[in-house]
Amino acid sequence: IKNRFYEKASKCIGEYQKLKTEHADKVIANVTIGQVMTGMKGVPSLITDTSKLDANTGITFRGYSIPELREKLPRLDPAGEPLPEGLYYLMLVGEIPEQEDVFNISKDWSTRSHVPQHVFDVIDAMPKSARPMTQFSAAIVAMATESVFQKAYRSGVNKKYYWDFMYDDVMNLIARLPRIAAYIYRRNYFKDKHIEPDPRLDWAGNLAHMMGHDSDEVKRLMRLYMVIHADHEGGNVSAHTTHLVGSALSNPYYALGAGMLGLAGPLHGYANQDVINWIFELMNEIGSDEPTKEQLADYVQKTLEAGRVVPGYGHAVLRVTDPRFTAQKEFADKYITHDKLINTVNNLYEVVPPILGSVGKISNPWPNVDAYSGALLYHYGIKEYSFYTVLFGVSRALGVLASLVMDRLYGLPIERPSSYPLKWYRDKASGE
Ligand code: NMX
Ligand code: MLT
Repeated sequence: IKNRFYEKASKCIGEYQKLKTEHADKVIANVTIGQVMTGMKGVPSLITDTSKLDANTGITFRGYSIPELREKLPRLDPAGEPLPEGLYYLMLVGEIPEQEDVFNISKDWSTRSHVPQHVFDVIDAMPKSARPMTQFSAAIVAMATESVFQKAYRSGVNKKYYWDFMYDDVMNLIARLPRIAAYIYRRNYFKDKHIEPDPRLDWAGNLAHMMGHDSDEVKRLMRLYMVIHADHEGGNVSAHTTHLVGSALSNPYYALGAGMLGLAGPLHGYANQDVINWIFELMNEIGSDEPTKEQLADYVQKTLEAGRVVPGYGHAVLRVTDPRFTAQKEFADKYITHDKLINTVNNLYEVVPPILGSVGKISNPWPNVDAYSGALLYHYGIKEYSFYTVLFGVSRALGVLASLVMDRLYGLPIERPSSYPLKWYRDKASGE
């Protein structure tokens, strides 16, 4: 896969150089004050090949939508879900892999998956009250001792070979994340009773196994989960942070650690915990685990009146129901007959959008990926929802780290946009 990646991606180096030199003056967009004041929405300023987000149709990975991936990517069992190994190959190489390519990645990750003892020691040094994402990002940063990219840089390697060392770091890092995540899970919720990896299992199946959830059903869900959360183009907080920190030639352990700290925020990946927390809060307050639609509507109004956001709804780019929400709903419709939490999530899907839509200022009243994921995990017995963002993080690493390898292959520079005092914008607004 390394050779195939280089063969395909190296063709783009010339394209990048050409754009940088011959087309440098071409204007591609105007930036408005509104865009600056609302978080740079819609300003084209990043290069990301792995995936692209469309406001009205959702995410595509190298041109393939989620339903297409679920049909075309290799899987272990014809009735199952695609393997995230195949999505990683697709993001990196740009082609749908053969079954054999996917098994090779599984094997490769399995041989690279040893986590050094000091990483577990760093986790164990923290109180169990430390949030799982605190433990996860600290463990990732602690593993920077293993960075071959950093060693190569310090030994003065020519910059045209950076990508090669980055590739190996990234493969090692991805291979080790399930073990770290499962270690935190077992430490926090199962009294440190850890479970060894099973080298015969695939990457996502092994994660479920090491967490102690060994049924075929949980492994199937884990594969779907790891595929749909893997990437959301380059501008979301976790992807952008990873890219930005990497642009200083920080090693990928630092870059991903920083990205994960962004994912931990409530407007980003923490929303997957917040959704479940908010639903239990509402069930508690209403006094029923089967609230009616009227009761749900009242609670949504109350949440808004309290100046809080309704978690799992809205998006910075999407203007429709997130296809990742739909994929999970289809999974639940297919495999789950009756579940009170899932029924409530489905009822919220009917109740919330018209209310948010009537507020006026909310750009997107529709559900995002986080509105469904927690209820599915909970249904299959992964009930420790303060852990959910770690699962999002394990998956997100696939996309942002594949991009980091490409960043170094293309030779992208340090990222350094300009900032101005508020007064500068005020003067611009009044035409001075
Ligand atoms: N509930 C209440 N208010 C909302 C919501 C919501 N779900 N979504 C947006 N708004 C508000 C937002 O807070 C802002 O208010 P103000 O002007 O007073 O600051 C206003 O509507 C305009 O925001 P938008 O332009 O619609 O959204 P923006 O691009 O700024 O933010 C999110 C996008 C996703 C951060 C926002 O919709 C949100 O906070 N949603 C709830 C949290 C969530 O589900 N996050 C997960 C996103 C997916 N992920 O995994 O990362
Ligand atoms: C993501 O998956 O990163 C979220 O949907 C947030 C985003 O795309 O901005």
